[in-house]
Parts: sequence; structure tokens; C-alpha cells
Amino acid sequence: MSNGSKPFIGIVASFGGAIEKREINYTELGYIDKVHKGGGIPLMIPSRPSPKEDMERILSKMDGIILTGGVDIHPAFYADEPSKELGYVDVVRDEFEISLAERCLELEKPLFCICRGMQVLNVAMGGTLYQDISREIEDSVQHVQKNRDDSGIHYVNMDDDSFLFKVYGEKSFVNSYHHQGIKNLSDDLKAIAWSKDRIIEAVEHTSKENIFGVQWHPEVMEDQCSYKLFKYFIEHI
Ligand SMILES: [Mn+2]
Repeated sequence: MSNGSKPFIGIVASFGGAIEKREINYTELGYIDKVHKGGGIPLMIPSRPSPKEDMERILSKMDGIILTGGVDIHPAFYADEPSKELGYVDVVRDEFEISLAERCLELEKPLFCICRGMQVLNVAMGGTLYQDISREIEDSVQHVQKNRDDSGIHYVNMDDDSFLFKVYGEKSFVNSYHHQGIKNLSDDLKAIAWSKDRIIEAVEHTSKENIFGVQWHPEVMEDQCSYKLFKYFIEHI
């Protein structure tokens, strides 16, 4: 931010679950804490209800957007039929986030996309997904880990020309909570990190340095690199 103010970072909320039988829109504290520590001001954007006509004004108040983790994306958004391994989907959230991502791209609004968020970005930019990595990729590593969220499960190798190499170094041990993954990458995205089975684990926009995504969940990891990644995003707004 050229004027020295802390940027407003819009964190798109998850939908689901209930507290005392009342449905909730929520986000995890990991996103909020790491935005604070990275030098930004976190603000939650409800993913439901989400009148489209309000999006323009919401975006005008935000300096950057975080597309967060969540449920599977409906394959209709990338012209595929649902396979039997497809998990729970939320078409309302899909529609909202895909149009939000499209508008952010038009406005060149900085976007940090995490897990589902990275998949939303790819779909919004014309890419497709594996609906279930373990069925579609032979000898895939474990991408749906069974241990605690904040510890890693598989290695990721970084492209040595990418900003991620500067944040993480050559490789990092990351957590993994996705059974879907990028299949056809959008022409306007570049893969910058991969797991051993060649699943794309991070992407960046081919021409905008502050639009990028990772497939892992840095918001729940406590290593210094995860904090650095949020700080990198906020410093490049
Ligand atoms: Mn993974």
C-alpha cells in the first residue's frame, strides 16, 4: 500500500454447520491471525447470502481477497459430469466465489487463494479439476491427511524461479486436505509447485504477481514460512 495504511483483506467465509441449530457463515482463526500478523486488517465476506449487486461495492472497500478452503466445486462449472467420488458441493458458494474471482481478475484486485480457493481460481479462469485424485492419478501421494491440520504430510517442490522459492526454499513439508486438484491449468496461470505425483500444489498468475494460490493450508501451519506467505501477499498489495 503506497499510502502506508494497513490494507483491508476480505476473507470469504465458509458456509455450513450450525451453532445451537442455527446455520453459520464462518472463517477459521488461522486466516484472521495470519492476516493480522502479516500487516493487514481482516474482514469477513459472507458467502451466503450474497446478493450479486453488492459485490462491486464490497470489492471497492477491499485491498485484497483471500479465497479460502472448503467443500468440492460442482463439476458443472468446468463442463464435467459428477463422478461417484465427488464430495459435498455448495453451488451457491461456487457461483459467488467464481464470479468474485472473475471480477477480481478484471479489477486486478490482489487474490490469495488457498486449497479450494486455488481450484476456484483455476475454474474461474477456464481450467478444470480432477474430481478425485486417488481415482484419477496412479500412485498418488496421500493428499487427504489423517493427522493434525498443523503438521505436514507430503513434500512440495518449488519452481526455483518463483516467489515461493524465496518464501519456502527448494522444498517444504506441507499439510494436505484435498481430494480434488487442478487437471487442466488455465492458460493464464503458471504452476510453481508440485507434489511427488506431479499434482499442482501452487499457481501464480502469468502477469500479476499478487494473484496466486496454494493447495495446502498455510493458515493452520505454525512454521515461519506460512507466516511469511501471508506477509508476502499483504506486502505486495
Ligand atoms: Mn496435497
